[in-house]
Amino acid sequence: MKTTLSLVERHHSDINRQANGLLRSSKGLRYAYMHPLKVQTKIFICLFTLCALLLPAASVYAGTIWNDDFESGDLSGWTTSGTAIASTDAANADTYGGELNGTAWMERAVSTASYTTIHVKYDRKTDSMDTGENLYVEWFDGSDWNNLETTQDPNWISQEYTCAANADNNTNFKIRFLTDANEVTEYAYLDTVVITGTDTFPPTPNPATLASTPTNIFGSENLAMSATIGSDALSEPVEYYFAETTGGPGANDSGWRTANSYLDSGLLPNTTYTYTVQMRDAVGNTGTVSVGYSGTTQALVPDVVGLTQAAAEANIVAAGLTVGTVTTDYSDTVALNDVISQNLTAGTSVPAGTSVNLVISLGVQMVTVPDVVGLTQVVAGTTLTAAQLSTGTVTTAYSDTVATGLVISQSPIATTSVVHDTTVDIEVSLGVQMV
Ligand SMILES: [Ca+2]
Ligand SMILES: [Ca+2]
Ligand SMILES: [Ca+2]
Ligand SMILES: [Ca+2]
Repeated sequence: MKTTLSLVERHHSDINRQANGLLRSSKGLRYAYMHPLKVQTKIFICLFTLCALLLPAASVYAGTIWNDDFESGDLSGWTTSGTAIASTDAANADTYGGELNGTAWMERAVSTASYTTIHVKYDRKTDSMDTGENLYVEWFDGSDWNNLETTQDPNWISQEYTCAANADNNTNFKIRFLTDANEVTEYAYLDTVVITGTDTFPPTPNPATLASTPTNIFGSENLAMSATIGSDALSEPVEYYFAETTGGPGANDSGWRTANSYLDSGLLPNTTYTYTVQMRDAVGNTGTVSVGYSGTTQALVPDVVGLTQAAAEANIVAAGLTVGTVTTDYSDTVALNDVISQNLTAGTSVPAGTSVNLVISLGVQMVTVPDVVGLTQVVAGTTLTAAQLSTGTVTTAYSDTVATGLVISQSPIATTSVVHDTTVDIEVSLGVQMV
């Protein structure tokens, strides 16, 4: 039996050819799902297809997974049965095509891993088949063969079909051409077999994860983080989007970026921020947002020198730090109970909770003047030095009671409380005045 395309069918076929591959063939749909053909239905499909052409293109990647135009002159890579060869008789537009002679088949495994929306396109015709004998075009989903077309059409037609979803991302996918003609003078011819697919998968891992959680670096205003590097089977490069979810002061989202790391700056010290990361591939397949990862900026050491102890401790706690060891010392310049010094330098960044040691002023050191009367001048001097005092003006006088060289008197007198390093004047005896 010979099948002849109607005038309408030829017209649509021409439209499809002129669309030069951009048009997803409506003929495939007709042959797959509609028989016998209805002119009204075909017009509807044609209008539908033209409308689809006017819609913005989806930002997905349609790439060739595999193709064979048989120009190698053999069927390498194919599994065959019966008389299946590459021959010049079977070519459509160029030199070689695939030929099935009598009862035969040729099948080809083509992994569709990472692809969806699997299209199968091929040129075919039959020659001299009898009624009930056909070329069958089928695809394998891993467990069953699925028919795309059963035909004995003697005209070269370029067919295109979209496989069902179980063809997607399928490492067991196969395409098969099979004939059940009973004589060696009966043929099917094939050329330009092309399998394409679309990338609809986001990068992996999905959801994205952080490889290093937000960590304070370079002072107390910055948190740095990095995402686990993503990969995408078909559409690199992977891009990353870091988002801060608490709306914390100074926090910013990263925007989409090819770098897998992010540094958010301008943050407050000792403040917790939470970030998520998300990945997308080069054609806009966007993955799931990660869980939130929190990080806390470091605390900024306040300057508390000169403050009262109470105010200093309040400031330290407010900065996210703790008060460490508090010791005391005398100071000639810092008032009693005010901070003389702190062990951490003001303005530096340290982990929250770090302790700050303080030295609190006892005020000016007072000492008690020792009794040096009756001592030699030398011993009086060392005694005063030991008492954090020094010898002041030394005068001499005759004395009937104090031996020569010993201190007669001192000023200030013993037991007086004075500021440290005060000078003590002494009067040294010259002995009894001789006349
Ligand atoms: Ca060819
Ligand atoms: Ca036959
Ligand atoms: Ca992808
Ligand atoms: Ca910021």
